[in-house]
Amino acid sequence: MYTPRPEDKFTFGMWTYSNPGRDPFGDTTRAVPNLEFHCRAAGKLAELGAYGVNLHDNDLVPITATPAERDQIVATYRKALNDAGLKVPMATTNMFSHAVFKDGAFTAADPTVRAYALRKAMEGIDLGMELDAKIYVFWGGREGTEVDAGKDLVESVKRYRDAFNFLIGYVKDQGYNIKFALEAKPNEPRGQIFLPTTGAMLGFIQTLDDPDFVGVNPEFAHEQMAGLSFPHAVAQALDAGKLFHIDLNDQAPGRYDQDLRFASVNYKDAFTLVKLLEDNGYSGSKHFDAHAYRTEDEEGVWQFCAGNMRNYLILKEKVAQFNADAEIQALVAELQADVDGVAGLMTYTPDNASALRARSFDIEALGAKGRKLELLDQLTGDLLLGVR
Ligand code: GCO
Ligand code: MN
Ligand code: MN
Repeated sequence: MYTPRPEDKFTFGMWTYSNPGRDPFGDTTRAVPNLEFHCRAAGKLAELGAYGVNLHDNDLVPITATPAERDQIVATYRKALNDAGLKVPMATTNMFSHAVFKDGAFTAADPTVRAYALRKAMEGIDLGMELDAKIYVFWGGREGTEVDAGKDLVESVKRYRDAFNFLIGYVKDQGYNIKFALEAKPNEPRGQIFLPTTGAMLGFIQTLDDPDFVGVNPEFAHEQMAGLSFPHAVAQALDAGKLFHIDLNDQAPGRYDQDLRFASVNYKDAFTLVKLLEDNGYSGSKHFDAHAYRTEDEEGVWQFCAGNMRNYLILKEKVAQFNADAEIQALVAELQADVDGVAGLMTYTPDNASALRARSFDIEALGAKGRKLELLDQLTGDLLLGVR
């Protein structure tokens, strides 16, 4: 029942299962990945039930590779993917590791860096297309400042927009069948990051030349880092028709980007999230952007991969149980019951406006009425903890 299958569309970033365990204070605790490892990992992930692998250009092709080396690497990896039956549903550009991006990529103050970033993104998109990716993610890891005096902050947003408009033009001219998904993250690795939340991205997208072409890739940990609710960010993205992709992991609020195994910390939020995705028919990849604790060896990494998928499927089962629980559903229905027959009055018409004016409301009685949310929450908790 908790065995993942390709239809579940679980994916892993190439950088996730291969994370060598480096942190700001400690060196690697696992081997730095090479192509041979990634080819072997494709088989392992398929065996575990994953659907695909997502990658940054430089996860696969070193930034220094010649065109001939690039083609050779891509061909080798493509064969491994085909043998394993894995897809690459999403690709992205690394615009944060190399020193050239230390003051930003699309929003760098230096126009030559911005020009190089666009060129790199075009080549990354070409690579994504070659691997049949359908979604291209942009995480602007270096788009920000430590010194606000070093950039015109309004101009920076314009530059960010110009870059996406350029790349939308490029993709359309090439006739590529790929859409963009923007990923927000607050407060790191720059001192301040532009467009730091999913909500900020959603607002920005509407200012692009072709907003329909662009959605979001919200990440659990990133909203938590800002002290915000991930389910609420995802709900807004769903409402806007913009949930093109999702990065699942976990995170204690107020910490640095921990990228922990999905549903290893915030069980209740993870449940709400799975419920949102399942109830709203989200059909995109469920991408785990997390990495194993740096205490783990390779065996621990595969346990970590399996654990992400297993947790999702356990929570999916809990969602079905919640949706079928008569007592819980009665409480949910009671909370929104239209006992006074007013629901139809809340679409604006002059008549409805008059009807609302004419109506009397017993606000004391409404205010005094208990909502039974304590009971609902306890029953939900009982269900999640396995005693219901
Ligand atoms: C992070 C980000 C990245 C992005 C990745 C793909 O915090 O490191 O989440 O992992 O998701 O660069 O865009
Ligand atoms: Mn992250
Ligand atoms: Mn991410």
